[in-house]
Amino acid sequence: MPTTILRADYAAPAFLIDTVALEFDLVPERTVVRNTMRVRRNPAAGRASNLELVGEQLEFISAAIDGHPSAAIRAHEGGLTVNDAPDAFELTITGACSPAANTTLMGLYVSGGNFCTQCEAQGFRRITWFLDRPDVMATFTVTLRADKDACPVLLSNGNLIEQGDLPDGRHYAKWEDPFKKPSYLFALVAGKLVALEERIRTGSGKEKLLQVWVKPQDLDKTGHAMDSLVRSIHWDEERFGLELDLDRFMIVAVSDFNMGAMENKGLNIFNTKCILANPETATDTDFANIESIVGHEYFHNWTGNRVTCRDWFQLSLKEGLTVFRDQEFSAAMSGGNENEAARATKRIEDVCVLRQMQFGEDAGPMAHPVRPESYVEINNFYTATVYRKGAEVVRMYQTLFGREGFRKGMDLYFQRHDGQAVTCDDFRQAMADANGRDLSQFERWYSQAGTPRVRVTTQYDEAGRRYRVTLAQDYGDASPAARATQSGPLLIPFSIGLVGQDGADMPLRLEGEREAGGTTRVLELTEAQQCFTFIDVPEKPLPSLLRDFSAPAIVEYDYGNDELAFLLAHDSDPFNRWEAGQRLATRELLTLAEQAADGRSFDMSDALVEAFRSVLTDESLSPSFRALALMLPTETYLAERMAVSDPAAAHAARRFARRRLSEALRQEWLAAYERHLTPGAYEATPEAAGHRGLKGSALMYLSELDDPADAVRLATRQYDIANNVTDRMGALSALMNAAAGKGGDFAKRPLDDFYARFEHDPLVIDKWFALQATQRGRAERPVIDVVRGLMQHPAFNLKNPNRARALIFSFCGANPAQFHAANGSGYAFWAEQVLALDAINPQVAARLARTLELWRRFTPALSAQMRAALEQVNADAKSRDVCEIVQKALA
Ligand code: 0A1
Ligand code: ZN
Repeated sequence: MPTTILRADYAAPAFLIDTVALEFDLVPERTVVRNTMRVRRNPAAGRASNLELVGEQLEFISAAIDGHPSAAIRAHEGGLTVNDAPDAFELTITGACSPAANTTLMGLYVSGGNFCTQCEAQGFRRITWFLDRPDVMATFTVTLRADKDACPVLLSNGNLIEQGDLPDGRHYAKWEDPFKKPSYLFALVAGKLVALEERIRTGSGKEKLLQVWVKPQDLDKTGHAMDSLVRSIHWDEERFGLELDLDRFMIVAVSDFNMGAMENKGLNIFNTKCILANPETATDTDFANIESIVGHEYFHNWTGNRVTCRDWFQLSLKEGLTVFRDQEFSAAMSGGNENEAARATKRIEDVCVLRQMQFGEDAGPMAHPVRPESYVEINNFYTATVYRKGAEVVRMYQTLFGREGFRKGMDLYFQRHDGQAVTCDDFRQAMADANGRDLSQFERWYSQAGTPRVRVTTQYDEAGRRYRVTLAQDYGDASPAARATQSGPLLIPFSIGLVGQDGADMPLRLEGEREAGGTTRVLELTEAQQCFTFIDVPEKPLPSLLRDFSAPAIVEYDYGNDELAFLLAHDSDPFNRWEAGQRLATRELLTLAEQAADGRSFDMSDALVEAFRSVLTDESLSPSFRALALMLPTETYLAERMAVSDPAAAHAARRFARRRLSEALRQEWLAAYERHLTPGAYEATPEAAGHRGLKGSALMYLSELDDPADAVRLATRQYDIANNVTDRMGALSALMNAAAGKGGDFAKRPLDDFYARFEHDPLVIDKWFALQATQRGRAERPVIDVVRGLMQHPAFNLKNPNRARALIFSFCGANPAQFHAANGSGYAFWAEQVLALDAINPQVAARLARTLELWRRFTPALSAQMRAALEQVNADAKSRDVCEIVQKALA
């Protein structure tokens, strides 16, 4: 395996770079970059005699020190060395790179004829030689020169200070960023673009220019992103007192992008998928994602840019915090801080993502702490753990100290560290000091991997009116990778309520307290095992545990089915209402899955049916909450919870339960469908989206019926009259599902129509590919055949990450029953595609490689084939990215 980088090896840079002037002569085949830096020795570092700059995939042209060529400069594989560098000097280096040939989408590349950059984490070194590490912060001046016809728009970070024409049909623009920044936040964009503009005034009364730059044909899809940006700016002022610090803030959408978006200072670059939206092309989920990602990148301006990371091990310092901020923003936008139910919906969705993506990661060979100790390729550590679990860790400060205490911690953090590159410890210390608390034990949330488990037992003493709750924490059966990091108990904020037999919360009084206060308490679990005794408890309560998911943990408690149904109907904590339904469903489904795995016939109680009936018909619950509560845990989630993962059994179990729920509640689904129709003009509000969501769930259940006539009739009508893509896709999936079950062909016409209608809209065609890749298979036509067929479609393009994700990742990651076909055809396909992508774009290839990492948990027949596929990739892969993943998986 290539070199492993250790957090423990961090050393301050021997030199600093104060200013950088970059000049680009932009030509797709060969762009010349002249880089002039003011370099000096770092007074805070040990004395190294040589300056070592990194550079990759660069053609060296010339270099000079203080304007003169020097024999001390040596360009070499991997970088450039200045021997016996002076204490302070100006270093000019000229080199060239090849944007048009750059398929990795790191550094400077061409997308759809336009130039753009991606520098996080280590892409700047593909543009020019530099101290490409986040603790080296410089002020940048950037001059862009390009052909005026091909590139009428020339953008970089900060303020435009000069522009004009040049000979030979070329022109230039000069940009200056007044803030010091690390190289990973550098960006440029050049090409044929148009902008939606808005001017706003921020808190201090300053006017700011906001722009969303897109290709001309996409201008009608920028309104939602702009609105989201304006809302983000106002929210960050209001909630955190953080104001936009630049006169101009730009967003650019590009169609070839490895991730969602990037927070380059004043010039955010986005995947088109995370910007462009109108009702015909973007689903309700897309609208919500766009709002949160626009917020996320904007919030990075303070948490990431003004205060950045000292080194890449601290990535969660900016990512965990910024995800937490975007989650809070979206929750506020979806219903305001007052509206508990709307906030809960957002919380439920976030917890689903965490469980879906992070728990599995924490249980496998890639398990790592929120602040990792080592990496081979940093791009592999933009993970659910760093982002999502990191956000939960930040949320726990707020749970412990309240919103005000959290705000005090944030204020102190900026007071201490504005303009600096710091660590997760610095953030924790600011929270501790601002709230007068010792948070040393809390450090373990950053250093220990694995998902903690809290086992709960309770005891009611009727005579003494005492209720004793015992909490015991451990890590369950953590993977070896996780176990290696564990050193002791965590500080777990454990939120709890006690529900009385009338369904109401009891007032809470802990032993030793003078009087009762409140109905929800955050217990602080700090030991491996601890007892908490509530007194004055008039009757045996039902505990509502880990309310609002107050810590990223698994709670084990022996609830009866009737107790779960009771909590689902009465818990005042909306998150736990939902959770009770999920527990019930998971238990039922796992029983069914074990029956399927053992070849027994299915035997399912009525508990789930009755619970679903009461949710579905409870008009006091919001439609969006009901839609979430009526969703069964995914096959992947179930398979991960089986003693031995068996995707076929999970699939059979889930299908059986869906059919049972569809048959038993047929009238209720039909009634719900009709009641939540949203006739008239399309509205993008969360309420309208809630109605569409519940209507969609009803239709999906109806499509499971043995007699699909109702579903086909309703879905066909819905498809034909749809004025938005949520309804259109909902109808199409229901038709495809009904067709898969019954062998009918009712989906063919709408599927063809969908393609013809959106042929010129790549983001919608991605949905067309994804729908087919995730469809339920039929014996006579396994989905792998459909997918292989679609790889030959003229619209398929492996080099475009969105397209590759739509078809290949959807199949390998979101269609488990088909991907894990017993004959291994899915794994053979996976190996082929990982290797094909490895040669084009290692980052994307490595993401795909991760879909097999839990191979050891599967049935022996599957896991042997998975191992063979991993070994084949290990033998043939070239990139550090893919090798790290498969080698860790096989280790
Ligand atoms: N910092 C970005 C994520 C990001 C990371 C790496 C990239 O390179 C391809 C791109 C984006 C964020 O958190 O939004
Ligand atoms: Zn981020």
